[in-house]
Amino acid sequence: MKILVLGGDGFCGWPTSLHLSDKGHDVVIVDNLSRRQIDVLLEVQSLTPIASVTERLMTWRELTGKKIDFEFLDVAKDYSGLLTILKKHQPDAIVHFAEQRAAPYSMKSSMTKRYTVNNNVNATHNLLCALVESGTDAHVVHLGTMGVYGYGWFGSAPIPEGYLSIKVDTPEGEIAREVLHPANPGSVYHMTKTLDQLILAFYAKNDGIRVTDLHQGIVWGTQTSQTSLDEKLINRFDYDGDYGTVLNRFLMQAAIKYPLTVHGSGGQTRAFIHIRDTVRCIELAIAHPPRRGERPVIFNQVTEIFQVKELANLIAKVTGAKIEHLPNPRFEAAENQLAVDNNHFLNLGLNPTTLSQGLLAEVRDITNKYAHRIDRSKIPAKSEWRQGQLHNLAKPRAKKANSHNKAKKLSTTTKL
Ligand code: NAD
Ligand code: USQ
Repeated sequence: MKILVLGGDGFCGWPTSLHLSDKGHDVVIVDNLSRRQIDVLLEVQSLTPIASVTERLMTWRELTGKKIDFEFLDVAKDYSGLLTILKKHQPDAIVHFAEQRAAPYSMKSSMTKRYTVNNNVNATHNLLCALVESGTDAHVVHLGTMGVYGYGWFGSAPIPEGYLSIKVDTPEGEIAREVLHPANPGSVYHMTKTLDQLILAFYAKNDGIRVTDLHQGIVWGTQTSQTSLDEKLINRFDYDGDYGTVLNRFLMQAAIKYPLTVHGSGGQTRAFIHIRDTVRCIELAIAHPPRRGERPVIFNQVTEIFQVKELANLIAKVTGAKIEHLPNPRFEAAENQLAVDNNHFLNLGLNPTTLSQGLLAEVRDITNKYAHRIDRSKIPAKSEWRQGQLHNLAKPRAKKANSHNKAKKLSTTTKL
């Protein structure tokens, strides 16, 4: 298949591009390298030393004989360039990763809020609009997030895969329907993914675009079998307070004996998936497109569920790291229950990498190996969901002596 990977230079996009190329697909990466530029602006770099795009692609070709093309394009801004690329490559499938993906970055300032909305919503809309205008019949595989659901509204009932069964009493009797699961975003970034869902649904209905939307949990880990072939193919590893995600941050912190930064009580429960399973899920989604005219197919792309404090305890046990409960810069539920239906991918043959299998390799091969590259000043998460939040939370903190009490106080102040 000819496959365009929009955002193919990023954390999920790069290993996916190599995986699909390895499977014999003809892959073209489309990326504006904005993620690398944001690192420059934030004065931070990936824990792992990532090579330039040219070096990455040349190394892949030298090692495997396989060619991946690269198109430098801003999908959100250069609509006519996107049309040209679609006409030139005539893809069978398009994997759409090309969005600003960090919730803390999206909440940093008016500038980053507006950038995230403009970039993400326009990228998705431009793609669908250009598919219609160019008459390209490509299957769109979009990366959404578990955060569109809001992490569990119905106690321990599993979050269904995209659609909720409802019953409505009408004068004619009870009517049963499936509707898009109610959206409950927790950041401007997550909000853009809920908007994406509506845009995708409209173009599937109106224009018959074939869409798979993958509601992915937090991706952890670094390497796949392809990215570990050579150091020039290594995947990025974000650890800073804006882009680093919780599990990879804890692993990095353990490597340099920095206390694990648990926000609040650590009662937040989230869904996780290893990067190796991400690339496999994308391959499975591409191989099983919906029919033309069908509503978007939605898969929950998650394999395990953990509470933040559970992760911290596990990593502390394996590495001897200390744990610190910090005032939470986010406005989020201090504690939540979460259960998720992920049967679609399991039924298609996904064999998940569990935390217990992947953890030690990650510590040994990545975080310990590259610990010397860590800039400790970039670790604290400073982006506040509400202005002055950290300052306000810090006040009662001074009066409380132990971290257990601190966490209790936080859970009442931050409960949604
Ligand atoms: P990333 O920031 O590492 O990669 C995104 C890539 O897209 C970057 O290379 C960036 O330069 C590119 N890009 C962004 N805007 C673009 C534009 N307008 N035009 C062209 N290229 C553009 O992010 P990631 O972690 O690889 O995430 C990829 C996708 O998966 C995102 O949509 C994200 O929301 C989703 N996702 C990620 C995670 C996770 O834990 N990393 C979890 C769930 C969902
Ligand atoms: N957290 C800590 N300590 C830290 C970092 C985070 O306790 O040092 C907590 C946060 O407060 C939050 C939880 O860990 O409660 C998850 O935070 P995260 O940064 O790991 O994940 P999140 O902001 O939700 O975003 C990530 C990706 C995003 C993706 C999302 C999937 O950056 O692209 O969409 O995970 S999900 O969380 O399922 O919505």
